[in-house]
Amino acid sequence: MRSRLLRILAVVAVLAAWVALCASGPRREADQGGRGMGGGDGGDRGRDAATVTPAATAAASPRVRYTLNDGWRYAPGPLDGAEAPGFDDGAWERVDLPHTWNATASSDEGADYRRGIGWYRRTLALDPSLAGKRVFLHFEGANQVADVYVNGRAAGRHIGGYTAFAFDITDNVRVGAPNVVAVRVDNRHDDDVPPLNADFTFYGGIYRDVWLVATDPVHITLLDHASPGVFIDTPDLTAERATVRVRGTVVNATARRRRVEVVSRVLDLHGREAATLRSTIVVPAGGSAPFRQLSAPIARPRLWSPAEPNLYRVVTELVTNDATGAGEEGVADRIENPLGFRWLRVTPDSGVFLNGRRLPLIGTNRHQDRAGYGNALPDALHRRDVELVKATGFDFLRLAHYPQDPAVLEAMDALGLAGWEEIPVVNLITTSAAFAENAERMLVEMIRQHYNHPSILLWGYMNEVMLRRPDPLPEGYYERLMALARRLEAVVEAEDPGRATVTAISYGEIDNGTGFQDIPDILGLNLYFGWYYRSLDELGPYLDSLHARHPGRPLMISEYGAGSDERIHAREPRAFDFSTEHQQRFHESHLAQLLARPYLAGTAVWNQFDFGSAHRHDSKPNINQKGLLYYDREPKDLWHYYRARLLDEPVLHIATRDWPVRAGSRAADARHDVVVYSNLEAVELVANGTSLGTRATQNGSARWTVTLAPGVNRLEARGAGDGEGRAVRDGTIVVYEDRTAPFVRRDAPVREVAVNAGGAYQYVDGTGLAWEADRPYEPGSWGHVGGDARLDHHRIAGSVEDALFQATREGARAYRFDLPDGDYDVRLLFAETARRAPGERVFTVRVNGVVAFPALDLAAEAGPYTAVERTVRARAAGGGGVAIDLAGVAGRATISGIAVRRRR
Ligand code: GCB
Ligand code: CA
Repeated sequence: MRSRLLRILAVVAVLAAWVALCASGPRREADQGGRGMGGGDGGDRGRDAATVTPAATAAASPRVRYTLNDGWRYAPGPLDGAEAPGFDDGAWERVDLPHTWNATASSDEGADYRRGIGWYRRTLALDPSLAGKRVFLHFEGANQVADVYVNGRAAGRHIGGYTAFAFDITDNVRVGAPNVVAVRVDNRHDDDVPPLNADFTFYGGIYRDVWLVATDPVHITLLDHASPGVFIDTPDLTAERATVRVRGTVVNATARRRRVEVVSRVLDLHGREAATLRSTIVVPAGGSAPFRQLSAPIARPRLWSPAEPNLYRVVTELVTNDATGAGEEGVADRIENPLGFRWLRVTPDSGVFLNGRRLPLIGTNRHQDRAGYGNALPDALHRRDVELVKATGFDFLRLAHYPQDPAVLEAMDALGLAGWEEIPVVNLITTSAAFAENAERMLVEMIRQHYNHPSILLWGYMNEVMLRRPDPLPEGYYERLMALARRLEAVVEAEDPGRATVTAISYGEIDNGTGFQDIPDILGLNLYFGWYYRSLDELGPYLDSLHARHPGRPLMISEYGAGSDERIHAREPRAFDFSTEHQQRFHESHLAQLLARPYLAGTAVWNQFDFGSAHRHDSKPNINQKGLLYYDREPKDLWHYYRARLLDEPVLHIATRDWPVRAGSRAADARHDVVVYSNLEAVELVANGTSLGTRATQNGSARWTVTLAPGVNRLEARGAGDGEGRAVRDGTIVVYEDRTAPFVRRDAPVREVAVNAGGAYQYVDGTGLAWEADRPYEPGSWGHVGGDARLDHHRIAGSVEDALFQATREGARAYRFDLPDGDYDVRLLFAETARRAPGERVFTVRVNGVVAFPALDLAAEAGPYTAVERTVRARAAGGGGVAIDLAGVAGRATISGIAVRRRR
């Protein structure tokens, strides 16, 4: 493709040639986009009707197309004979699509989520008006192998969970009588079907829309990899003029050969005809024929870009002199596809150019699942996600790690997001021929289904495939892997030379000497400096040295990110504590370093949203927490940092929403750093009516140290400096529980002191109680005596407060609380997080000298990684406070949390 040529030119630094080439006329590296999958006439018909010329909308398409999402029955399988029309499904669950049987995988089941067979059944009544039509079922996606039966007969099988498929069911159905559609879906692991292994949940089910489509016997094909059947591109495109090429296939299911006129109308933003393409083909009886049309030049096309997503449409009609269907004016079929005029160029030293102008691909990644829904999102929620990406200020979206819903692609075209879409070849391959064939077919399906979407600029086909080494290593594994990469690269080149290719690799794969890194047009780097390895500041220098070593390699950062949890807050944040503060620090550092490096083609946050990963154990089990927004799409404070860096509209956000309830038991604990994210020049912070001064913003942020008052604190940020920003304000409250009083007064209104034993972070539990970060004992306060902190991210059974139990203190002799005389409830939290077997860790717990538990053996009593919570009563007398003494009988004692509450 052209970008390769340009890259070579750049590598040899033939600068003059480069300039001459650019001057000789704009490049055209791209092809154009469309509504892709489903390709239909359908939903958009009639939109903007007032501005559309009569020619374009004179009649509805003779094609009938509607969703079949309602009225299904579902049962987990395997169920022999469930495809038979007479099978009794009366006891099955009633469901509507989209549906997954793993909707709660990321909250309940975890790694044991069901991977198996599920059956769906539905009655299909076809209106008598459909007599004589061809009838199809179009599935937008079912994970991961689907067998479709109609009236007991097999209609077809589709392999792969993330691309659409369609079957012609005409010969299986009866019009005017009820038909039975039965679908067997299987999401079991299959060595021959990507993905084999990945950091996301493989939810099973028919989790996207299903459509019924009925056409005239003469129609544009629906069976070319479930694509629209029409492919639109712009072979000759400059800012001055554009030609449009329309290619496709016409099917003739009649017994006579047919002469068909294909008419494609290019409609501009106002629905006016910008060009009309006509050609006539003869389609043999019971066969098909291709067509290929080229328009006359269109003067000064309105170009598509993220900033100005100008969308044209192409309406393609088949005109026959004797259409058998609707009989209207001889129009046998009509479909509409979008078209965007844009061209792409990739350089190794200045990144990507769109329409001749540099376009840094600043953006993010998206997984398709969401809390409570799994992967089965209705279109409205897919669109909402794309809106949230755009509202961050991003121009770029990587659809990781698989093709996504047509609603996503349509929204990207319309809202203006440049895209990277990829097939799910992640982590590992199988060296079988079947694996390679499945991967190749998925790639062809993705490209053809989404070919017409102008938003997509890059096709990806592998992610981190060399990070893990299969064990045992199959013979010739790396040779096969390289061969597969070359094969998939060649598939893209053949299918769609106008776009660029990309693969994503991890830090460990960068210098492995295989040459893999030079196969795609762009090399995507998934980098986690300051998270999985190295430090935040090393990122930029590392990239500079990599770029210097490989000056001819276009690079982009396909992932960078860190996890957080709204319940975890650290005054000294560090990697892997999952504090919101560390995640903020991570992104503030990374984005600033990345934006300062214009040779990068782009950057993409990992991830826009927290997402389900059933095998993951972090501070929240089964969830990857690296989102800028939570799994339910509630924004994290961090989201506003990106808005402040990237948007032009005024942004002002006090970043305390993730930590609205705080507590401390020493005077110094009341002092908190407050960050305001803003793109205004300067910001003033007012706390409880007192100005803390005006600060210039830097890197989208301004910082103050605020001494919080007991109770409700009102924080207000105001735009300062010149200009319109002055009027912009943000206000919020932080509630601070001052726990100094309970140590000196028996009647203090605050009665409870809670400690996250072994934890370096404050943890706010589901009841709103803040468990303070652990610290050594000081007289007059509380703290531990001896021991070591330990943090183990593992799912904790028996509690939703995993992160409270994950942090433990081992080998402490005691915890002391110098509280006034009185009666107290002492809640003690424990978990065996170091895999000690029964008998290996046994310890005694005494509270104020009284033996509470003589020989506590957590592994024996509860099992590993299981919450144990016990409350005991304690009487403090003679000024001795509350003392919890721990003593190992075998091994060292361990404790996760202590809450001491005054009874009266
Ligand atoms: C990666 C993977 C992605 C993971 C991510 C992580 O490099 O490409 O699938 O989710 O790291 O969070 O570890
Ligand atoms: Ca959909």
